Amino acid sequence: MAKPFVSPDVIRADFARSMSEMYRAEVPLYGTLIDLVAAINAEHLAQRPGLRAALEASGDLDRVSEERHGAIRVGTASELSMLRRLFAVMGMYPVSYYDLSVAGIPVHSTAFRPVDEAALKANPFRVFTSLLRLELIEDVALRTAAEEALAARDIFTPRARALVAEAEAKGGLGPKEAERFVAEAVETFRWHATATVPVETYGALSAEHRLIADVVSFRGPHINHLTPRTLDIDAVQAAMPDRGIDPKETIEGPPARAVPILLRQTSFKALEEEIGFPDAEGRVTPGTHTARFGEIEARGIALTRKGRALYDRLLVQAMAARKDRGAVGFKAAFADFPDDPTTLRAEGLAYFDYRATDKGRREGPPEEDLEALIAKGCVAAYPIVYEDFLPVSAAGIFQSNLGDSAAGEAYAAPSKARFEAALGAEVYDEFALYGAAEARSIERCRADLGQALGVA
Ligand code: OOG
Ligand code: NI
Repeated sequence: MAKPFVSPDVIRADFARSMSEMYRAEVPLYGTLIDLVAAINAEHLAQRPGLRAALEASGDLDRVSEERHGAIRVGTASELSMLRRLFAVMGMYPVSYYDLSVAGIPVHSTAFRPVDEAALKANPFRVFTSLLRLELIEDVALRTAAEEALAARDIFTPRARALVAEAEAKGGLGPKEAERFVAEAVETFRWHATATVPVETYGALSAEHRLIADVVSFRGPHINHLTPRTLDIDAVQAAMPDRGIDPKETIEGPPARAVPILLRQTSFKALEEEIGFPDAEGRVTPGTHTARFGEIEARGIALTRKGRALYDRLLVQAMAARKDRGAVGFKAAFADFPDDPTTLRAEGLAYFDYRATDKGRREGPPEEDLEALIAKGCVAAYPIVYEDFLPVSAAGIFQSNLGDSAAGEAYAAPSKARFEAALGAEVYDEFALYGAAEARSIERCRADLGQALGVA
């Protein structure tokens, strides 16, 4: 009898746990942040028995404070395409294209994440993955040095490569192989206290852009942050200094609202860490590198294309208003974004998960219209959580960790086609994923209501 395969969801959960353990051990301040988030989440839930019951009912209570994402940066197309294959073993697929070059950061990115509702529920861990755009380095000698350093490294262990190939050939991994796979995969994301380039090369790469030095000078794409979910991001931001954590000045994303939308994030600034830089004779020069930080996030409802266009428009206004009038101006600019579920639905701004209630199951659908059924209590509409990222927030997070000098001029045009060629696959369209999830929920809901009348 063939050995049963371990579910990719289980492999992903093990991987997320291993990454968390490694990062906590290596970055103690991150452990402090995790503890703070857990304490504030517990306090928040204690004051809101309704929310607590809802999270318990949906099976999310145990895991509210757990990591939702991490981030890495790679240097070449072959590294990116191999990562795609590695993440696929864990049920993580590339969703969305993010162009960070518009913010003066020479990368473009995607997020590897679970794509269907069941997988997201089982474990939502995702990895924001950026590819360096080496073509944006104008100095030919420096670009060549960077290319050579990248060509000389293999960021994957031989065993990780072999297990990816095995999973692809057989369609999955058995328990022993899965366990080994996680241990080998984590190696790719480990920190290295010794660089691969001399201190002069590091300095020249840094002068071009600190991110280039970060990607090129090491043996692998160290995980640069992990991000737990908080239920009260404003409270965590305010409490960080008391625990010796220095947060960035502002929370990225929309202001606090009755119906949270998209994603709000904040982080503590990256730590300066000691690094040894080898020279040609094998002597090691001490130096430092700043890359690793901690971040927290609060996720709200996913917006439709129409909702997102409105958000993007208001964000531009809000950022201008912040310059003139500070946080008050920023918040005021978002007043035009409807902040109640009924209007969000009526205007088609956000995605909802529709479910038949017990009453609906008993009474069936006297009305066809979902909104009428909601009003009668036969259908309940829950927000579909935004699972992706915001380029403006990502740029803000990048910049706060690279120093403000990194906020360079715009680099180049976005190049989704080039990114997908490097990746070896197309990225999923996030709107299509949310739209399909909503449509499936409506179908299920109608079937449940129809059953009550015996018509299904
Ligand atoms: C990634 C920054 C983006 C987020 O949460 O928006 C990100 C990086 O610094 O490599 O993780
Ligand atoms: Ni992040």
